[in-house]
This record gives sequence, C-alpha cells and structure tokens, in this order.
Amino acid sequence: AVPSLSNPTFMQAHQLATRMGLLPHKRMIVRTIDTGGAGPITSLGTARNMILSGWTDTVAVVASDAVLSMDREAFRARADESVRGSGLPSPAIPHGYDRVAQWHMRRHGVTREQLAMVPAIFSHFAARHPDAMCRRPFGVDEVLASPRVAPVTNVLECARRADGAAALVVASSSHFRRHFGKPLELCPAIVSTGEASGPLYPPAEIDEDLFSCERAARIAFETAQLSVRDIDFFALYDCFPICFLRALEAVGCCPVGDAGEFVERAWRKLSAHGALAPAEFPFNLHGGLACFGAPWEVPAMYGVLEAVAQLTGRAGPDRQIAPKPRRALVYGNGGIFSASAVAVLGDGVY
Ligand code: MLC
Repeated sequence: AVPSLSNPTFMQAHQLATRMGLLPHKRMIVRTIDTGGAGPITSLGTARNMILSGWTDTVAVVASDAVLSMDREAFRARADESVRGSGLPSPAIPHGYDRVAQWHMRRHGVTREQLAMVPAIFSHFAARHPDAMCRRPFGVDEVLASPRVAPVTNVLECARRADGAAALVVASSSHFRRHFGKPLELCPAIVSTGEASGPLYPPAEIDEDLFSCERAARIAFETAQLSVRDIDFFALYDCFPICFLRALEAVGCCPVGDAGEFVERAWRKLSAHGALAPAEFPFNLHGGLACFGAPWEVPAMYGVLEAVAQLTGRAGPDRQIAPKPRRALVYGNGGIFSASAVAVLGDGVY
C-alpha cells in the first residue's frame, strides 16, 4: 500500500492488513511503499520482484486517499508540510513545479500557451470517461483565465484534489493459469520496470540533473529489450503540465526541448477537427491528474488501470485505441521530480 495524506498512519499497509483481518499471518508480507506519486509504479516493480524471486505467487497493490473530503486549509497545510524545508511559498507543491516550468520556458522556449494546452487536451479525453471529475472540455483561453496559483500555473493546470482508491492484483503466470483458467493474453504482463531518484527539493539552480525519468525509462526499456517505438499507449504523470512535457521527452516521444511543440501539434489538430481519435494522441486517455482527479498518491494507479483497459480492449468505444495496443508505458512521479518509476506492460520478454 502507499501512504495516505488524509488519514496518515504509521505503516499504512500493516494498518490496512490488520483491519482487513489478514494479519497476523505467517506467510503474509506487508509493505508500505513511499515514493510519493511514483508509489503505485514502484509497487508494481516490487510486486514483480517478489514474484520473480519466489517469495510469493500473488501481490495486492492498494492505493487510496480522500483529500477532497479534507478541509481545504487542512489540505494546504499538510501538502505544504510534505515539502517542509523546501523554502517554497504556499501552496508549495504548485510553486515547486512552477519554478521548473519557468526554467523550461527559459531554456527550451516552451510557451505559456503550450503549458495550458496539456489540461485542455486532457479535458477532452476526461469528458469521455464516466468516472472523470472534469465533465466538460475546455480550451486554452479558459485555462489561462482560471485563477492564478503561481507565476505560470493556473488552477486548471493543477492536480485536482479528489477522493479515490484503486487496487490491482499481480500474480505469477503459473498462478494465473492455475486459478483463473484464462489465456494469459487476457491479462497484461509487467514486462519490465525501472526506477531512479532525484533530489528531495528542486535545487536553487535547476539543471538537467534534476530529472530522473530518463534513467527510469532507460532501465525499463533495456530490461525489456524494447524502445519507445514498441509502445502504443502511454500513461504519463501530469500533476502539472511541466511534468507531462518533461515525461514526453524523457521516454523518447520527442527530443528534449520539443515537447511544447509536440503538444501544440496535437492541440491544433484537435481544434481543427473538434476531437482527437484515441490513436492520434495515445496519452492519458482517462484524463490524467488535472482532469480525471488526483487523490494524492493514487493517480499513477489510474494510469495503470487505463493501460490495462487499453491492452485488454476494454476501454469502451469512446476511448479504446484501435487496433488494440500491444504495449503500454506507465510513469509515476513522486515529490517535485524526486522519484521516477516506469513500467512497461503488455507483451514482451518476461
Ligand atoms: C482545483 N479546482 C479545479 C482544479 N483544481 N477545477 C478544475 N480542474 C482542476 N484541476 C477547483 C476546485 O474544485 C475548487 O472549486 C477550486 O478550484 C479551489 O480549489 P481547492 O483545492 O478547493 O482550494 P484552494 O485552496 O483554492 O487550492 C487550489 C490549489 C489546490 C490549486 C492550490 O487545489 C492544490 O494545491 N492543488 C494541487 C494538489 C497537489 O499538489 N497535489 C500533488 C501533486 S504532486 P470549487 O468550485 O469547489 O471552489 C504529485 C507528486 C507527489 O502528485 O508525489 O505527490
């Protein structure tokens, strides 16, 4: 399990397992994974490693939080506290990402409008998902007119406070065959995972060394003997637009510095046709953190669930990529670019 902000407890997974009557149990291993928003993807890697090393046949990964139910002042205080010592003004997390966005604008020429295009595109996707919080597509003008949170960050660009939970069972292939009696194709494999760490807070002078997603993606690709060309769907963490832009570059969808233009091309196409087919922009088709919703450390799990829906052809007529994707890449980011975890799901060498 990953930690909760709304109901913080020591050793969250032990609390959960005890309350569910699963502990004490001699063969049960319980672990709380704390890599911030990367937690669900780190957990997939941990589950895979536990199974590959023969410790167990099945692992449940559980993420839940209720930060929308929190009083907004209490949320702000606790969120600020999570980056205590960073010296960032309140709200500290949006300001931290904002600093990185400003750096990217200066260094790579990303425009304010290109940042705003990220949630604008995802609002169109979210409107097709029955569980997404954003029910109505919006445009760049609306993003830029929404209340300012930090110098180049407005409300519609922020991870949206939400209550929510998601769980996933990871099983060995032999256990799956024995107990579920279904062909393996109905359940995507965790082909590989990669992880890397950045600093706890953005340093006073930001440079390329801040980012760790590149390293995490490289490990995942090398382990899988695959490249970005083998991926048909991407769930890339987008707590703020800069996180998504940087992820596009990190996983190799475009060269470093070109993500703003990459997004702008998609936005122009969407604006010209009124919509994008899922295969035309196969990213965060559930709507991502700003538009689907972001219960603190849960959202990367929503990316995994969308990837599973896509890979198994169960995303429904509005969102399903056709033909059905073979492989997906999911990326979770923790802290302010402090932790990166990447997993490749689907067909592959595993
Ligand atoms: C907020 N609102 C949105 C929205 N975000 N509406 C549409 N889309 C969005 N993305 C709306 C709320 O629903 C509310 O509407 C109003 O804006 C005010 O938001 P609030 O949260 O109720 O109160 P406020 O104190 O004004 O704070 C606004 C905020 C805050 C943007 C500063 O929501 C915030 O800090 N968001 C970011 C959360 C965050 O940092 N998550 C972690 C990301 S980092 P109404 O109608 O009710 O008034 C990460 C990595 C990691 O994921 O490791 O954690």
